[in-house]
Amino acid sequence: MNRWCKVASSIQSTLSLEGRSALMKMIICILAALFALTAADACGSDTKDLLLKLNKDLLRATEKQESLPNPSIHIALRLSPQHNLIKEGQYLDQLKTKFHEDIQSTLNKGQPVVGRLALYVMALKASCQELRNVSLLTGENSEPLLTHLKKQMELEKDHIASSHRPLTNYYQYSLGILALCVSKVRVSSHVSHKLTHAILHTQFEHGDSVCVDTLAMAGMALQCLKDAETPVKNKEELEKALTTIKKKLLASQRPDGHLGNEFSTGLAVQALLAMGNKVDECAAPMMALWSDVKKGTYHNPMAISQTLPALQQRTYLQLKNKECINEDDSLVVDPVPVVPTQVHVHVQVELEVVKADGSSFTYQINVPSGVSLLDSLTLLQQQTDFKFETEDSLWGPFLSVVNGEQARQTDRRYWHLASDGKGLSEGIKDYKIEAAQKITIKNTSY
Ligand code: B12
Repeated sequence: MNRWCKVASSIQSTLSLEGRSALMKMIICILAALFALTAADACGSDTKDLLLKLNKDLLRATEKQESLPNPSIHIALRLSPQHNLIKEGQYLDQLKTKFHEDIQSTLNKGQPVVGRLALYVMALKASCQELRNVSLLTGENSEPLLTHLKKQMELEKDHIASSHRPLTNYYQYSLGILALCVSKVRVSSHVSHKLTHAILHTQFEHGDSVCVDTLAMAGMALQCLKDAETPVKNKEELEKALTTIKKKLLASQRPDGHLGNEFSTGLAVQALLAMGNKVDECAAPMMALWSDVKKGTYHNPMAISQTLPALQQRTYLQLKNKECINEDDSLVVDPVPVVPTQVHVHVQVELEVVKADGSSFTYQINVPSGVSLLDSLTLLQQQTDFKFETEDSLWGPFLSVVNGEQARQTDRRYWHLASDGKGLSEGIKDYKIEAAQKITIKNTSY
């Protein structure tokens, strides 16, 4: 007799005292079993298969050769308990050649690169590589990777001192601290102080909402410093910053359980776990993540890489003591399922472009429902005088130029994307046009 039938039996014994029939016991037993089924479905039993599928999807993403290898993908694969050691090894080689060269060329152009440098360091750490043996060549100089990261962090810190913001952003600044910390390199107290100060005095924003992703990354970075007992300028301030982050992360919970949105919840859960909070399988943010996984929300490999560790109760802090011994080697890539081609109805899209000077222009286009915004823009470009350009990023194509006007990150401007007035939570390649709508692309400052 299962646990639920035992419960039913005890209820029934109470009932039989009142003279109820055996039929009643059966009904209660069925109801109890049904309840047990729904509870297990919500947080427990089928999550194992979902996890395995997500892990396999991420592994499959390493086979795509068209874009740069992505260190965030490697980190998530390496933090997972299931591995495919050959494929992970091959991906590591690609990172050490293609991604390595890309960082080198960015450094040579004098462009800020701290976030990518940090992710690269963490990816190497995730595969237990000896970091002292990895150097970057800039001009005639070859210097260790970690020396470059420390120097970049100094540049970022000086920029905060002079302009009250990093060269890149606080998300990348936090990644830099985290990467140095998990590599057991001492982070200067001046560098860490700039982050604690920002936590206590700046509102991190992404578009028009609080940037939960940045808070989460900052939380992991500062927690790492605390655990390592790294000397800081002011211990109380570090504690205060950590408490503030925890509070803000918890306060960011939406009625549907997400912390921020679908794409920040994984990082936020990771940060809460790292900061010592228990986030069990049935907690609201975890339930929200599982429901996203079921819906197929995480198809962009970068999104999977930022969510998978949280679903496995892993955090980036575990890279610090990662040992690459006795690892599982059971993960295999399944063949890609063939999706039947569907007959699409066409939907009408109105596209409004708002330039930096406030002038706007509107286009109309019919597209098959289900196509991406990127494909829609490409169609429009073929049919009208509309023009656009993109830049590659770890998330995919970032819209950078529209009708000849560039929204440059160096000027702290970008092309903000919205549908029917609501900011998109995905980029142009991932966002699918399912119904008629008005897309607004607006040159915005941040
Ligand atoms: C900072 C930031 C921005 C800044 C970047 C500039 C800067 N220097 O600060 C600004 C404000 C411009 C921005 C814009 C957008 N962002 Co943003 N951004 C981030 C954040 C917090 C950190 C990115 C970062 O520095 N990564 C570290 C470095 C090492 O990686 P990287 O790839 O080299 O970084 C570059 C790209 O990530 C790019 N970028 C930033 N955001 C986005 C979004 C998309 C879709 C793409 C393709 C690229 C991109 O800018 C980074 C700096 O150059 C992430 C959070 C996260 N979890 O990753 C969100 C995040 C990536 N952004 C997001 C979104 C949705 C957007 C917008 C589409 C919002 C909108 N409605 O317009 C736009 C992009 C529109 C476009 N033109 O294509 C989502 C993406 C989710 C998804 N499934 O695609 C994230 C995950 C936030 C979230 N939780 O919703 N963003």
